[in-house]
Amino acid sequence: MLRSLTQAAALALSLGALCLTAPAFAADHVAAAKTGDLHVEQAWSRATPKSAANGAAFMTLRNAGASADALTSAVSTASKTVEIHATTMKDGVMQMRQLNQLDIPAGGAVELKPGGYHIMFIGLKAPLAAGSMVDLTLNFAKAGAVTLKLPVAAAGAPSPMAHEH
Ligand SMILES: [Cu+2]
Repeated sequence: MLRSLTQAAALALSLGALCLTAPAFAADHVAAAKTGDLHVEQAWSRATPKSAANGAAFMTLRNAGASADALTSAVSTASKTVEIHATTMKDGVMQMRQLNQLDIPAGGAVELKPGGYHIMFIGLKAPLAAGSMVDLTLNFAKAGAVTLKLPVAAAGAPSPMAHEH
């Protein structure tokens, strides 16, 4: 009796800890996938104005493996090309620059978010519409390729939970 109570308490504690550390995103606002040791988490994109040539995607890339990996390229049917970008400040002006690859350290994670690293859809074939899905294939140096469909949030959304009302 005492043991089962202890186990129940331990389970409750671990569940509580899970809730505290779980991403604060509803499942239908973000996508997740994995290939090998590489986990793609909280992936989302953002609606674009009709005239926009480019769009962006954001996510967390987590490497559960014991050796470093890198995102080396990406493709999508939604645009002519897909680039890996970093956002930097130069003389007070926000600029984007293309990266040849994005390193993901062993046992570490890299966050792609507005104002930081991001995936850029270059040459959109059609605007990204809020509420739709956009496909994205990520190629990792070691873990290989993974394709996922990203939910498209409202234009200008700072996070996938920002709704358009
Ligand atoms: Cu960019």
